[in-house]
Amino acid sequence: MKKVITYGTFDLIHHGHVNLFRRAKELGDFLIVAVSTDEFNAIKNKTSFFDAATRMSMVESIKYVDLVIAEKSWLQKEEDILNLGVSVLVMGDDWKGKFDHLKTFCEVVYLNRTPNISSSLIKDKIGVHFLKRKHDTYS
Ligand code: C2G
Repeated sequence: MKKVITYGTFDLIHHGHVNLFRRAKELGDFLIVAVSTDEFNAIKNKTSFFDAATRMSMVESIKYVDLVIAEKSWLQKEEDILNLGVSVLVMGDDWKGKFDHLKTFCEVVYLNRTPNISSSLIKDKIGVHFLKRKHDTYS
């Protein structure tokens, strides 16, 4: 069994994440997704709309995903790769080069990010939408 792993916050799950999972799964036959805990998100200076338990359950429900684990630290990738018998680490290409040191342990693949979508963009657009609606209501 060829195991693939990827890591991320995966807040407000969108087609960019699903495209990544679909392509990652095509590189093997078992996809592990490590979802950042709320504590690790704070270390990444990221705040999520959904908490870790919700984000993990959303990722778990995606058909390409076979196992969800917690991402608690920048340093756990090597241990995960060895302990879980991972053959391929996949990340979006905004991370290009950042995990090349792990090529000692497994193949490292950077896949093109899906354009024009991100969790931050969704939050911004929803924010603008409600501000406009509020303005229209009271003007
Ligand atoms: N992604 C993508 N296309 C998008 C948005 C995101 O391919 N339009 C990919 C990112 O490149 C990343 C993954 O989806 O590989 C998860 O993105 P985030 O949830 O933003 O996670 P990130 O903050 O990149 O955390 O140790 C690694 C970190 O936990 C990654």
